[in-house]
Amino acid sequence: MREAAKVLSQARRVVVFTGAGISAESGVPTFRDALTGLWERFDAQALATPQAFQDDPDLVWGWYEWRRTVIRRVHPNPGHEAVAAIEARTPRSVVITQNVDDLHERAGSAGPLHLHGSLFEPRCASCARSAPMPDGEEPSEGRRLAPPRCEHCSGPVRPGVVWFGEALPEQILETAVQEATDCDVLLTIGTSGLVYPAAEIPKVAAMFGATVIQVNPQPTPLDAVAGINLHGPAATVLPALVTAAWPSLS
Ligand code: BV8
Ligand code: ZN
Repeated sequence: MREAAKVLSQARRVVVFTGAGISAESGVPTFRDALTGLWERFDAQALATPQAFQDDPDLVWGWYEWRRTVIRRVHPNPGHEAVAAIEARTPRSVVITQNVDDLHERAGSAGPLHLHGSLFEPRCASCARSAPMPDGEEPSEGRRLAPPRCEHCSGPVRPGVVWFGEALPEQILETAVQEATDCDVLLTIGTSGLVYPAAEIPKVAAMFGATVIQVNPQPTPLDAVAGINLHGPAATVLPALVTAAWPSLS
């Protein structure tokens, strides 16, 4: 922890790379967690595909509306808040997230790069025009729900996320790789590092000489990339890291 705090307090350019683990302590299930309710017999990776939406749009739309309802009911945790504090205390920093929730923004992070899209940017699956944000609340056990129709072409509306087999938003991915290339410290928090090309980001940073600090209670393939591994939950480890890095400001 002391070494991580020293490196962080001296950093000029910081990248904070996050996955589902940083939202776990807010009550948001990670991708590793078994699904519940209507979706318990499905695998998240199978549901998050164009094929699943093609085959059963009401099931997939219902799932995303249920996840959006969960996110609206929960709050950022001390892990998200510590990330915003790191941004405020470092000359230049950027958050790069695989998460489709808005908890970084609600914790005060300025313009996180969403590599895999957002639950709050629905668009038409046919003409790609953006669609209005639904405001309904889904029952806790979930339900099938027909996707709304596009006002322009009456195509089905889909969630504004990147599904498996789909390309990431080019500009965002390019910026993320550039930031990883130029940073001197990359924090990777709450990710299993199994989904590509996102999992390349910490490796790019290490390749270009940055110190990679991993925060995760479990070992991951990124253990080998990280110069410093802090094994513990984000909402505990990150506030302690901020206090250790900037004792006078805490
Ligand atoms: C593409 C949005 C091609 C949707 C998501 C190379 C090698 C192998 C496979 C591939 C490859 N390249 C591409 C592939 C295929 C695929 C892929 O990577 N498959 C994997 C599974 C093998 N990649 C793709 O399909 C990508 N697209 O390649 O397109 C292409 C190119 C050009 C033109 C056309 C096509 C798209 C991938 C994006 C998919 N969408 N999300 C949605 O959310 O519904 S991915 C989704 O899953 C998340 O965004 C995230 O990225 C991933 C889950 O990973 P994590 O966030 O890390 O979460 P996870 O649950 O796994 O782990 C949680 C971690 O937190 C654990 O380690 C745990 O220990 C830790 N933790 C738990 N509690 C805490 C904690 N840590 C801290 N504190 C705690 N309290
Ligand atoms: Zn349309």
